[in-house]
Amino acid sequence: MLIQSNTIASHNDDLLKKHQNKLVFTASEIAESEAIIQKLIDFQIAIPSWALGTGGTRFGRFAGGGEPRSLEEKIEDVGLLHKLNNASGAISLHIPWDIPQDHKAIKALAAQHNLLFDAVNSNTFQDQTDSAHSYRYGSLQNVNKAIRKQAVDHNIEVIKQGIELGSESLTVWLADGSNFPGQLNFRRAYENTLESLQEIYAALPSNWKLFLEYKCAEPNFYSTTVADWGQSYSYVKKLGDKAKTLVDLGHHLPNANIEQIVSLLLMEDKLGGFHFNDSKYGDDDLTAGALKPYQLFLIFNELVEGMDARGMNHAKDLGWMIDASHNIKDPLEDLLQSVEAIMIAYAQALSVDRKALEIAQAENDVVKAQEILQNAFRTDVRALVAEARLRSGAALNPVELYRSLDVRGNLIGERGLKTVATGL
Ligand code: PSV
Ligand code: MN
Repeated sequence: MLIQSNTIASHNDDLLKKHQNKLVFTASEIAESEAIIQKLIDFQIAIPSWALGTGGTRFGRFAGGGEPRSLEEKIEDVGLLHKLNNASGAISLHIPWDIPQDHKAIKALAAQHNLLFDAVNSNTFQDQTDSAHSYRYGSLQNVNKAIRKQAVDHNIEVIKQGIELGSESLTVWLADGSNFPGQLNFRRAYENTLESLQEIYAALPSNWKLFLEYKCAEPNFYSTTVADWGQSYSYVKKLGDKAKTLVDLGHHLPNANIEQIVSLLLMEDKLGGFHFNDSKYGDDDLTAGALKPYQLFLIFNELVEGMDARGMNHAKDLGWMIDASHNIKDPLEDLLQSVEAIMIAYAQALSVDRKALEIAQAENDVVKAQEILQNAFRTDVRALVAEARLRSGAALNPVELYRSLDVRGNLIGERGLKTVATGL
């Protein structure tokens, strides 16, 4: 299904008056609103190719119908999101879940939808039917050199696929670890992993980055070989300048101070990118900002402060990706909500009175510091986010338009009720 620009324009016309009234009020509340709108227009969040179908747990999966059956249809779905919000201008592929057959045609299709290819993701956490060796006991850490080689070769193959598509980064997430004490020699596992990562790093083109994602647990429940930001940092520091840590919001032990992690990684020039989602118990993969919007804001507050301190380009210098699963929601509606929540948190962080905060910090005025942050968090910035969409030809209210056009119904009509997208 394609959404025409004039459909969006007439949706916007209907909502315009109300929007403009809100915008005038918001602009009177926020000093830098014009500059914030410009930054929001530039900011893009990549959509993972594995999040376009219904997710599930080991207990079941309840598909909603109309899921994309091929990479082409996944690109079309991301194209729909981008048309609605003009903030999802990239797709992140997971290989081998999505292997392009004809790179030229896939690139052309993505270009038709104004989409770029963000980080490519390798998969050494599942065995493939045609693979010679099993990853049952790990991949890059494996005690068996032949298995490590298979995993390294796979990552190099993923880089090659990415080069064809114009991607410029590889995300490595390892399920490697152990389930029982004594199963692994931790040091040996670290050394094997480092050596494997060095081989992958050596295959990176000069303009590429390698993102090493950490996760505290799952699928291994005693130890994980890249379990936290310190462990990821230790690897990426040894690998070189092109290697950075990737922070997935759902990959921390409960109550971890993610905003502090972000701040310090940025200070060390070792923050590479993000996987956004939200969670209550673990790696729940819920809609970004659904549960802890204040935490999301605090993370963006550190991001904006830290990126500005290093003179970084907010839109381009870090990888912004969603990594979520949608067990009961329509995946496309969920992704629209995630992007909106991320944009709101970013806009709120941009509106923080930094000078006043610096003074409050220098004077140990704890009360004032909290007032400044919470004032930014509690100021409604939704009209700025909507205005950024309006100016770039997207919809004032993407979810409402998605529903009024019955996009899901149309996709079910085109693809059928029982389609299954690749992914977890
Ligand atoms: C692992 O939980 C993870 O966050 C990694 O980013 C994987 O690539 C993705 O989820 C797979 O679903
Ligand atoms: Mn992730």
